[in-house]
Amino acid sequence: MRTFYVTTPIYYPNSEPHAGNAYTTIAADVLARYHRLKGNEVCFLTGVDEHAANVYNAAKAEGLSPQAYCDKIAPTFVKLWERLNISHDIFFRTTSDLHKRGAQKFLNVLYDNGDVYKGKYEGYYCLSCEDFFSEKELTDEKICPVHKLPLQWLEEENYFFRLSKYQDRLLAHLHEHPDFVYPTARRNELLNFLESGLQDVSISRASLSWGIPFPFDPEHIIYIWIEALSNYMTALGYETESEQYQTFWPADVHIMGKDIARFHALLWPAMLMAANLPLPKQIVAHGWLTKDGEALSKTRGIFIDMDGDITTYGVDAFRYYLLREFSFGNDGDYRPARLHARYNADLANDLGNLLNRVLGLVNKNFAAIPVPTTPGEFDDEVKEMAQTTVDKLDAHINVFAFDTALETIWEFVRRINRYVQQTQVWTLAKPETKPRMGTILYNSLEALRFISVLISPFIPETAEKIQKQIGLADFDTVSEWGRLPAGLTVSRGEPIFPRVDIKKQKQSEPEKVARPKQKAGKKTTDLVSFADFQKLDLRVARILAAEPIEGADRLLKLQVDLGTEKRQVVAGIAEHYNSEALVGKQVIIVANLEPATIRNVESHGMVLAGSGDAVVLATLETEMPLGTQVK
Ligand code: ME8
Repeated sequence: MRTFYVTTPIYYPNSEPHAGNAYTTIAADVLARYHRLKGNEVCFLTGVDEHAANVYNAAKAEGLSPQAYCDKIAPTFVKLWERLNISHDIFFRTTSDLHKRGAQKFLNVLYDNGDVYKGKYEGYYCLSCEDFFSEKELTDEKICPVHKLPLQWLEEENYFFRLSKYQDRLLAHLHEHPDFVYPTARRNELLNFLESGLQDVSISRASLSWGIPFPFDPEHIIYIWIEALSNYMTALGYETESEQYQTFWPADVHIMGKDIARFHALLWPAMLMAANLPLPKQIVAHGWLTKDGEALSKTRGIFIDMDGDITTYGVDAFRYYLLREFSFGNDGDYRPARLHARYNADLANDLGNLLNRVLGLVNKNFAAIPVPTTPGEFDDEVKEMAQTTVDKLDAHINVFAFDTALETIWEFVRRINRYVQQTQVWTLAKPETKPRMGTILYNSLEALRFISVLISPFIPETAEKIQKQIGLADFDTVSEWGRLPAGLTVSRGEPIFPRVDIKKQKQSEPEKVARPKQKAGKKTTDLVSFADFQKLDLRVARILAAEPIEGADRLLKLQVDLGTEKRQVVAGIAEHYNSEALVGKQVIIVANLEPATIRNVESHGMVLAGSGDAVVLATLETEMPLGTQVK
C-alpha cells in the first residue's frame, strides 16, 4: 500500500468561500477519493490562512477582533465542504497552536542554517496578494494587476530569506523533474521567471501585529506566505515530527490556482532546501474559473451563484459540470446553460435513463438479478471495454485530466446504452430467449456496478444511489468483471437525476431568445390535409459529426448522412445533448425544408425532436437503412 498526501491552498477567510475555492477543493477531493479507492493510505488537507491583512481589515470593518472574525468565517468553509461532499481528513486553521509552534520551529531552522538575515525593504504592496510588486510590474496608477486595487507603499526593516541562493538548485530540480509542475505551460513560465533571476524575499513585518511572532525577534511577525506554506507540514505535526508527519511528508500533490504557483513551485521548495527537507512531488496549478470572462474574486465581488445551482441541480451535477466541462490546466467560463445541458445530456439521459431502463426490465421479468447463463453477441466487447475503461481512467487521473477521465467513463455508459439497444433486450422475454435476456441484463448491471465505482471519486452521492438500487450493500472494487452476485434484489428507486424545471433557469438568463414551445399534452386544433402532410419528406439519417456554434448556446451544427447524400443541419439541441453523444445516432430529418442560414451557418433540413421542458430526439424503434422514408 502506498501513501498519498494531497493538499489544497489554505484559503483566506476574509469572506465566505466562493466557487473558485470550491473548484480547487473538489479537484483535490477527486484525487483523495480515487487513491482511497485504489487502497492507498490517504491524507487530504485543506484549511484557512488566517493571519492575512485582508482578514484583519475585514474584521475591523465589522468591529470584531481578527480572531473573533476568523472564528465566525472558518466554519462557513467547513459547512461548504460538507455540502460539496468533500472528504478532507484535516481542516487546518493557522491560528491553531499546532501551526504557530510549527511555523516558529521552521523559521528557527532557516535562521540556524544561515539563510535568514536582516535588511531594509521598501516597495509597493498589495494587501490582497500579500505580495510586493517590482517597478517593472507596475503601471503609472500603481494598481494591483490581479485585484485592481491601489497598492500601498511599505518601507521597513525586515528579515530576508536568501531565495537567490537557491536559483540554480531550483532550475536543476525543474529540469530533472519534468513533472514537478503541471501543466507544462506553467512550468515553462516558471522556468522563464527563474532564468531572469531570483531576488531575496522579505519574510517579516514590523508594522503589523496580526500574525505569528518571529521566534528570535518578537518585534516582527512572520510574513504570511512563509507561515502559510509551512502549514502543509505543520498540520501533520512537523513540530514534533509526529508519526503522521513521518508517514505523509513530502506531499504527493499540492493543488492550487495558477495565481499562486510561483509561491509553491519556487519559494516553498527553496525554503525546504534551506531546511534540508524533502520537496513535494508535484505542484499542480489549474486554470481560472471565470464569470463572463472575468476571474472570480471575493475582493471585486465577482461571484457564481453556486448555492442556487446546487439547489437546482444537486451537488453531484455541480461537481460533474466543473470537472467535465473544463480542461483542468486552462481557464473556463462558468455558464449555467452548460451546466443545464450537461445535466440533461450526460447525467439524466445517458446515465439516469440507463439505470432506470435496466432496473425496470429486471423488475418486470425476474425476481432478482438473473444468473448469466447464455453468452452472445457484444458480451465480450462490453466486458473488454469495462477493463480498458478502468485502465484509461487511471492514466487520465494521473495527469489531472478530469474531463477526459469522465469522458472515458461516459463512452462506456453510452456503449452500454447501445448494448441494450443492439440486443433489443426488451423483446427477449419469451421462454426460449429469456436466459439470453437474463444474461444481457446481468451484464448491463455489472457494467453499472463498474460505472458506479468509477464515478465514485467524482460524484460520490450518485455512485452510492446506483449501488443501493442495484442492491449492493458494500462499495465494491472493479478489479474483476463478474463479481456482481446474481440473486440480489434490485430496487428501482426515484430517478437519480430527476427532470429540472428549466423555467427558473431561463429566468436567470434573460439574454436568451425565447422560443415558441408546444406544451406537453396541449391539444393541437389547426388541422392539415393529408395532401399537405404528404408534402413533407421525412427521412432516416445518421449523425456523422456534431459541433457547437460559437456564440449560440442552444445550437449545434450537425453533419448527417441520408444514405444518398450528406447534409449540414443546424439543430437547437445543444442544451440537451452533447456533441460527442450524438455521433452515430439515427434521427429523422425533414429533408425538403427550405435551406436557411442560422447564425451564419447554413442549414439544409431539420431534425425532429420531442420538444417540451426537455428536448428528446425522435428516432425509429429499431435502426433502418439510411434514407428510408418516414410516413
Ligand atoms: O491565495 N478560479 O488564498 P485565496 C479557480 N491564502 N480557482 C480559484 C479562483 C478562480 N477564479 N479564485 C480562487 C490564497 N481560486 C492563500 C493561499 S496556500 C499556502 C495560501 C482558488 O483565498 C485557487 O485555488 O486567495 C487559488 O489558488 C485559491 O483559491 C486562492 O485562494
